[in-house]
Amino acid sequence: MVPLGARQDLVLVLFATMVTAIGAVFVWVALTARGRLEYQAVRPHGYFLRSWWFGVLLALCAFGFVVSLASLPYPAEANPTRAPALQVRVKGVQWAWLLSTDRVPAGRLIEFEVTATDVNHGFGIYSPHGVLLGQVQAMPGYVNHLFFRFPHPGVYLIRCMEYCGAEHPYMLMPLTVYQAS
Ligand SMILES: [Cu+2]
Repeated sequence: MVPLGARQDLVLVLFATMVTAIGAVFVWVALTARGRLEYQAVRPHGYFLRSWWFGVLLALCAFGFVVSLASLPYPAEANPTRAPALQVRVKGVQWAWLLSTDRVPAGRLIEFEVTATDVNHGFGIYSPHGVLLGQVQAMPGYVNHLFFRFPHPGVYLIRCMEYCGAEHPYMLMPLTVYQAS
């Protein structure tokens, strides 16, 4: 698992590289453009380039769609046909999480029944490495259902994902996932 900080550094380097490359193209065009051409003279070529680019982009999008469709971050268990192994009642309050249990088995389907008592909160499940694995809104007067299967035993972290007042950043709770026998 790549640490979160290293991944953000990588994104920064990629972003800076892309910005530099785009800037270089603009400078190159500005320095090499000489003379003037009338619109009618460049029109056919421009239209040709445009439809060619459209075709390329369409093909790229179709390729990306087909390749990534199977790995959407919504598992098929979002609407399970099987009954969950365990139901956990979750209540968000300013500023804590109240769970009917703080220990759940790994590898089993868990149903979180999530609500709130005061204001809207965001129920987010983070892996022991700090990666967001699943989340659902916690709303007063309404129960949201989050079906989730913890991949490995360990200490996961529940965080609030919606700003809910002064102590929002400290609204977190460890959740122990144990090896089911
Ligand atoms: Cu909150």
